[in-house]
Amino acid sequence: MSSYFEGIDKIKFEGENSENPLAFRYYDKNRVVLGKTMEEHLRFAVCYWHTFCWNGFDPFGYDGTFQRPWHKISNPMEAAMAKADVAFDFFSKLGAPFYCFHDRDVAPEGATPRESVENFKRMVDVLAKKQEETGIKLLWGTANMFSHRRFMSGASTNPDPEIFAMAALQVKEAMDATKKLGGANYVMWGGREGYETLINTNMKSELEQMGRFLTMAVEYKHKIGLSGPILIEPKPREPSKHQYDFDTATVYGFLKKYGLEKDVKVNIEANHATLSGHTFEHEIETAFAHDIFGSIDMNRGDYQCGWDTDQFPNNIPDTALAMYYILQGGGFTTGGVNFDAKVRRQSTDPVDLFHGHIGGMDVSARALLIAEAMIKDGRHAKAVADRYAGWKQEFGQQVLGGKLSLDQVAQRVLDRNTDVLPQSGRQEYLENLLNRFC
Ligand code: XLS
Ligand code: CA
Ligand code: CA
Repeated sequence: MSSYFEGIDKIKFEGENSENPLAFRYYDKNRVVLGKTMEEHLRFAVCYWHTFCWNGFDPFGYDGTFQRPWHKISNPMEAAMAKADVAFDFFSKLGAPFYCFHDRDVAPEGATPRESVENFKRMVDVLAKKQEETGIKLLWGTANMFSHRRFMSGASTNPDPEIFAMAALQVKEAMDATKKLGGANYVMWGGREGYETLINTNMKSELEQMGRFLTMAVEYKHKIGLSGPILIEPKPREPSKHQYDFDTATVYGFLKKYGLEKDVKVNIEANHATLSGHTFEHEIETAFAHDIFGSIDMNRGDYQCGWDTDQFPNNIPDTALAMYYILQGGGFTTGGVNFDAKVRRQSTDPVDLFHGHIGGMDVSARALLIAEAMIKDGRHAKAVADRYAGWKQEFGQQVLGGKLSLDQVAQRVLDRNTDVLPQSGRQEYLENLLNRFC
């Protein structure tokens, strides 16, 4: 076992009055909320990349600020092993039941494609053993098709089909690994599936390429019997200026076009919602409305700077609303709450990784309790149901059921020949109600 977190014991639940910064104050994994334990509801996952791979680099520094011991090991496979030791020690001490990774997070790229595949397979065996020893499970696997320079103009949307093929190799191998490790989902985030400028871009070709790629991935998923869904993670920009998977509604249209809406769902990230000009709950509700809700990355952005800052969640009312809509939609099935979050580059101590995750887990647990209270109270749901009550009655049902034509509906207005008064939307009352639970 690694000694990186020496002196830090397993994190325990100590309750609201605890002053211990290395204890949970709200996340009591065995507490039952609406018939399921908190652990079953929230399905927390730690991400490998920000937590163990990122070295604290930014474009203005000479080097990363973290100087983690495994970043200093020159043999890349030895470094990968040391990183895996630390990662599983962290997962176990934190008590998060799941983790997520990209292929290149856990194993280094080799000198040739074959060497890369071998490195990855060796590390997947290591992960399998560690999962067995610790009981930690894989929430989702994914392939990094955005960091290597070959992907500078996209992966599946690249102008060069040989680069499309390189991406296909990575996705195939990462799907095989996800299956082997019992992963509950497989994620695809198209960071460079977009473009910088239309002046050098054939958009129609790129969209067709992306549709074909996803169709091939779905076929392969069935071929190998990967049971969980493929999840697309929408994001409007960064690194590409225009990203094709802009938001959940755009992804849904794309899935419909290629007939993939039954096999593919979405992984929604809080900050990607912000970047696309939506609220997190808007994205969640859009996914439920189209029956493509999969999983979430519960990390926020920064409202002032507008970048993808990937910070741990700390806003209680915002997180509570997100959790409320998730519960209203039926909660997670294969998905869970992943923290695609990184500590700030000035948070250089090993213990800072615990503070970030404990805070994120406690805010999410508190949000779950607020959502439970709102659901038990029922006033919010009733107010919304009352607002739409007409659609449940005879006339509304006839319209929705396709029983009436436009001219028949128009005739009804003339027959009644009376004006209809608007009803208040009661926004302030509902906002006040929410705050009473927070
Ligand atoms: C980047 C994305 C990425 C995905 C996985 O902005 O959030 O981390 O979650 O590739
Ligand atoms: Ca992000
Ligand atoms: Ca993410």
